[in-house]
Amino acid sequence: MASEMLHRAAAHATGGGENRKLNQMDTVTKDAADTNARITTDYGVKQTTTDDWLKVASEDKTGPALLEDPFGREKIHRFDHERIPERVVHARGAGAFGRFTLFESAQEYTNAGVLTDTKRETPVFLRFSTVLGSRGSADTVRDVRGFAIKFYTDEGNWDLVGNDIPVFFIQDGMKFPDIIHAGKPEPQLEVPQAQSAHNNFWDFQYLHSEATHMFMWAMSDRGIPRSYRMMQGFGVNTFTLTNAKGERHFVKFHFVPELGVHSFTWDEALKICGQDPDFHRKDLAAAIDAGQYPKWKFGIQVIPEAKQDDFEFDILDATKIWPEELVPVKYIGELELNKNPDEYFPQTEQIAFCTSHVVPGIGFSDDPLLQIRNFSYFDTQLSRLGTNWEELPINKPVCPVLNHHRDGAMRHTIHKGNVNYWPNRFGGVPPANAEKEGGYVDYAEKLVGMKARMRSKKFREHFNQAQLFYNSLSKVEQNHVANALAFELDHCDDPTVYERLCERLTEIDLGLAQTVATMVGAPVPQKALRENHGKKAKGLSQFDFMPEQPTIATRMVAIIIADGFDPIAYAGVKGALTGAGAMPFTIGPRRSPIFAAGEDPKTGKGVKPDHHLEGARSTLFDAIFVPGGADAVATLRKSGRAVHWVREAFGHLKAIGATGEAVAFVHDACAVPGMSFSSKGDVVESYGVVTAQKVEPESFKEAVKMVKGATGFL
Ligand code: HDE
Repeated sequence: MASEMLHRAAAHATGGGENRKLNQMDTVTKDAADTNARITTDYGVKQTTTDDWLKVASEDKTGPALLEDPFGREKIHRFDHERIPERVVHARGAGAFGRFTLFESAQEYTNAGVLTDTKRETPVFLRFSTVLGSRGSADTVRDVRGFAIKFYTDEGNWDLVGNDIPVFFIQDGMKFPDIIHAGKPEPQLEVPQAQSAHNNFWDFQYLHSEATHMFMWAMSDRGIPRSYRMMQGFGVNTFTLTNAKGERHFVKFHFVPELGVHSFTWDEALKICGQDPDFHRKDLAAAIDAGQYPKWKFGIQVIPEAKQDDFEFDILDATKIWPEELVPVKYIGELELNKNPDEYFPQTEQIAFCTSHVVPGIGFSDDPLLQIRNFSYFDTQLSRLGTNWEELPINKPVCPVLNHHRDGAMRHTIHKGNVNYWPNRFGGVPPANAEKEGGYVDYAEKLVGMKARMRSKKFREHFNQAQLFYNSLSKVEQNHVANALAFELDHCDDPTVYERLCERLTEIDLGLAQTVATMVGAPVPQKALRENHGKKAKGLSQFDFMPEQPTIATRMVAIIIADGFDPIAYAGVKGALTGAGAMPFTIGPRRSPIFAAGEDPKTGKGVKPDHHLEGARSTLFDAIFVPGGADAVATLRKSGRAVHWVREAFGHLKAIGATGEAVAFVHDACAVPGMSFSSKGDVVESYGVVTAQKVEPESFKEAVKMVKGATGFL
């Protein structure tokens, strides 16, 4: 039926050229609200009702249901089988389509088209995720975030399955089931959900010391990002690039968000888990819908093969970073997300990544984590999706796919002709020539070694970079690490677990160990088991990634009003925020219209708030503005919830603006004994609070720009 398909007249043009992946997806996309279409069964017969099962019944009596009813049986059968196994890790995710472009070719290192052709736009789908929680858990938990990209390149799909943290808990893939079992809910009662704050996780962290560097990252503000749009992405494992001359380089992949790296405070993250468990998912979709496309700079760190042994760490060890002082990051491209999925399940849920899927010019290294990942991802798709999962629309390459694989459950492709093997007498579908036809070339690597279950010597050092990371953080970030560890260990009731872990912390920093031990009631260590080497590196503190041009774009600002508010201040600030790309939301004591000073409720239209004071909380916004108006402010002063909104936002160091009568209200709500607000002319400021008697959108906008996230007191 023609109306079934959404044959969009214009091809998808997303920012630049055509997006071939979206065009391809259109051929299987249907309009779920098409008023010309009619409900059919899956075998195409139009149905007249979907409400009543076929029964033996009359006006007077409802009799038994008949097994005969094909419509009823189909509806219930399809419902019964809606669920597929969720991902064993990274079950909860959100994703979007976009494009990848280069502003500089990496041809010195690789002949991969996606990394050399500066005219190309490669379509991508990026899936973000948490690791430990199940599919229905919350977004803002403390956890590592997945950053998995499928590049639909002209030479086949390239899956870069990364995280927002550059290192991993284990060096050898053989340990993956252990670290995940230890982190997931404990087996007896299946608690806790989506949290590392429990005995088993910290027991493993202590006993498996190679996890130390990564747990420091996870306990830092990186573990509670403000938004998927404000996280870095890392390929984590060491890959290789091979150029046209056949030379090989080792490479690590980096993505840096244009908006800077920002986090929640722990207090915010915890509260949002209850207030809006879908916060990150909605934040991503809202920004894309508003045309505020998230962007990341793409960079590579490259080590020539000849220099692979020049470092004190093994460059194949995924628990180590390559410090930027030793191996600079070269930024050569940009990733942009610009289209939300049309339907979650067939796109975000059915997308399936395989680290083993690379394209010519990109290869693996002998990184023992990557090697096992290459086995695991391919394997797991079988239990999640079945043999022919690569034929699912979201997974299908945009370039031709043809081979002699056949059959298996749910086969879609139909091959004409009588050949399903190579070589065949027709010469049909032969292998490609490497040089002329772009076939994949396996790098010929000379290997000498023993067949043994072991790793090389350098893999045995586990603490240098944990110290390097801690030392490189700002004071505020270090405090947050201590608080995070104190929270997590407070949830461990087995003294063996929290006491030993505090002892481990002395191998990172004695001061940190002492703070945490005091907080969690462990014996306070007096001696470091290892001296802190005191070294620092750049690019580890997230404050190293503040945007050069701070921006207010996509900041969510709550404007709190009540009856009698000052309409000029309200409209002036709202207009200024919208004009600068921020997202203002009006909050009132109720969601029915609120009337401005001088407006007659009988004749005026009022302003309909987006939320009432109980329906949302300050935690969900980056900044707050309260316009003046004597009656409005008198109402807000009497509302404990309104005072809490302002005070809580102040505790999280958010920008708070106020004008007129609201100035004194904000100062009173934020008052902390011993603190005073300094005054610059008409504008009074303290810790991001900007109040002025007259409307001052510019100073408020400046304050909103500077909200860094993760700096609050609470
Ligand atoms: Fe994964 N991982 N992983 N992982 N991982 C999966 O694959 C695995 C590792 C990462 O949005 C699974 O399709 C092993 C490192 C992300 O669909 C599974 C090892 C990094 C995603 C799997 C690792 C990751 C996964 C579960 C150690 C950061 C979500 C479902 C050898 C670079 C991808 C699936 C998505 C998913 C196994 C280690 C990131 C079971 C065995 C290191 C972002 O195959």
